[in-house]
Amino acid sequence: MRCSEKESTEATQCVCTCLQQVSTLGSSIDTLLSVFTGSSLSASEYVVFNDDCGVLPGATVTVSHRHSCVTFTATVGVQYYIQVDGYNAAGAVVLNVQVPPVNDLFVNRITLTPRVRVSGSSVGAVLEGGEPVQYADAVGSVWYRYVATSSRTTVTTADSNFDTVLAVYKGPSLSNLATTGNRLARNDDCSSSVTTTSCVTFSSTSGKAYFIQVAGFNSASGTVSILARPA
Ligand SMILES: [Ca+2]
Ligand SMILES: [Ca+2]
Repeated sequence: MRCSEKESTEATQCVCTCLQQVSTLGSSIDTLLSVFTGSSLSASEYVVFNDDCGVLPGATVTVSHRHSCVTFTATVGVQYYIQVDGYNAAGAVVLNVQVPPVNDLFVNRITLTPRVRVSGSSVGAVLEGGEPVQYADAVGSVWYRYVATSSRTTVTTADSNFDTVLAVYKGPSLSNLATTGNRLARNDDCSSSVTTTSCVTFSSTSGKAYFIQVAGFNSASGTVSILARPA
């Protein structure tokens, strides 16, 4: 949670905000998701809307991404109202409301230190609009940044407790990740007969930053354990 002080004429007010994430992952139908605030239905104010999680309007949608997700900055003490519709469908709806992982969004990526294993959760992570996904069934990405120290770099999610997929990009912005040639490496299972965690080795330039995406295969999420090092 982040607190910021807001000056007023009478006193100093403290306004506390936090990132809040809502998704319909696990629903049996194609959903639409809206969040409103306000004192009544007639006075409701639109906050945020999503159709397909991680998909830009007009883009091709795979069945794995027909659930909806939103992440918004919520103000503590304010009531929010969540509306779920079926997109030409009715059926079972699952609603997940939670605080997302700190590195859910690309902009909030965690910087890795060479040879230092970092653990964190991907539970509740979502895909951002336009974020490239390297495997059709992958959902729920978290992000890392690594500055290479050698001409070849290895990244592994060994010791994660779920089925991960891993991709490395040049970056440096979310909008250009999907550009041809920007993805340097990807992997689903490091050794398909032994493990479902992932590993890649790629050509790198010492001193250059690389951007690492870890997502869950087939809706999986859990504890991410990640290590980057010179190959
Ligand atoms: Ca994400
Ligand atoms: Ca895998």
